[in-house]
Amino acid sequence: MKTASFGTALLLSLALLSPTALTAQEAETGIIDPEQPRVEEPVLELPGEAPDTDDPRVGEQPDDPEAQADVAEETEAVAAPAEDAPVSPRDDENVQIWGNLPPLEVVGQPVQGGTGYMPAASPVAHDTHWVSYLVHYIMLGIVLLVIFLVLFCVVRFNRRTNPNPARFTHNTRLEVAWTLGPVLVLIVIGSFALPVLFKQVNVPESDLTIKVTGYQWFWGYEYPDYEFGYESFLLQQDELEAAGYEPSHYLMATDTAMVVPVNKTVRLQVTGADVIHSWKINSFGVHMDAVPGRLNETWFRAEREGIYFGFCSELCGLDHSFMPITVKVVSEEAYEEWLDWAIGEFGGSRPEQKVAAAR
Ligand SMILES: [Cu+2]
Repeated sequence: MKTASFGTALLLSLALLSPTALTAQEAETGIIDPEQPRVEEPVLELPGEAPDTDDPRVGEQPDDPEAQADVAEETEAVAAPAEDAPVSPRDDENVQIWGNLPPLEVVGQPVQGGTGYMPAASPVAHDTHWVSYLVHYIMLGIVLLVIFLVLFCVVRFNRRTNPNPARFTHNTRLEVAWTLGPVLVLIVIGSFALPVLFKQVNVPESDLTIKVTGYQWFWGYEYPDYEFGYESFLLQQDELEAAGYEPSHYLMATDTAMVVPVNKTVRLQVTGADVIHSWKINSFGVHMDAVPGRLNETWFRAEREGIYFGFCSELCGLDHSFMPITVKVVSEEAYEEWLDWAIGEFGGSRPEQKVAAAR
């Protein structure tokens, strides 16, 4: 019991402390790696400088109308953005996108006020969406049936139209019907949903393998065929533009990304290094738990080039919300170029090279 109350106290103190205040504490206790990047409170930046209250000139208005006009002009110059600022960060030639990757359209991302799913971009995602819509239509039918039955009873069996209610309590045929009906509905749903569930975990012949490791609080990607790996951290607000992202991609974009070729089957091996995380990309229909000491397998075949965002989907601790996932699906040529770059950058090798060296 002692451990349980200690754990509760620890959780409570974690919840009460702000992320920045925790850094000192965690360095002291050694529970959490102090080298991990801390999430900073977003700082609102106002255009121009905030008035300094100690400055005696604050609040002082020049009497001269010309001087007043000058002040107004100055304020405007500060507030108005520079005219030649690029519309999108990606139009700016100075933006260095990680890994010499081509600029990509963002395909899989949540949208403000959106309903439904992020666009499906893999066979499994198409299937899961289909099953989901099937279940929704079945649900709609059941809801309409129940509404009809309630209204029918209200109209047909109210006190005025039916002053002497029947006294029977059982109806065998009706009871069989309301047992068999739902069973049939479940069989229909199961016969469509189970094959999709199996499809998610039965990996077809794959073109490449990527091992994903969840850490508190970032992701690691390894390309075992090429013997390299790297880590992927959340981009802070002031780092987004330089990495080719929009400000709205904050909390979704990461400094590096998983890079895969389009229309190739990727075998994903997912594990956790410390606690249970979950690697999820909605557009691929992939949602796989990253469990320490266990290697879970799943797969996807991305059908469309672009950037896909996802999130850790298993509550994994303090910075659970700050370990998003970015996947870049690129053309095969761009993938090969990126592989060359990554092999150089992270010290890997191509299997062909190793075979040649062994001869
Ligand atoms: Cu996590």
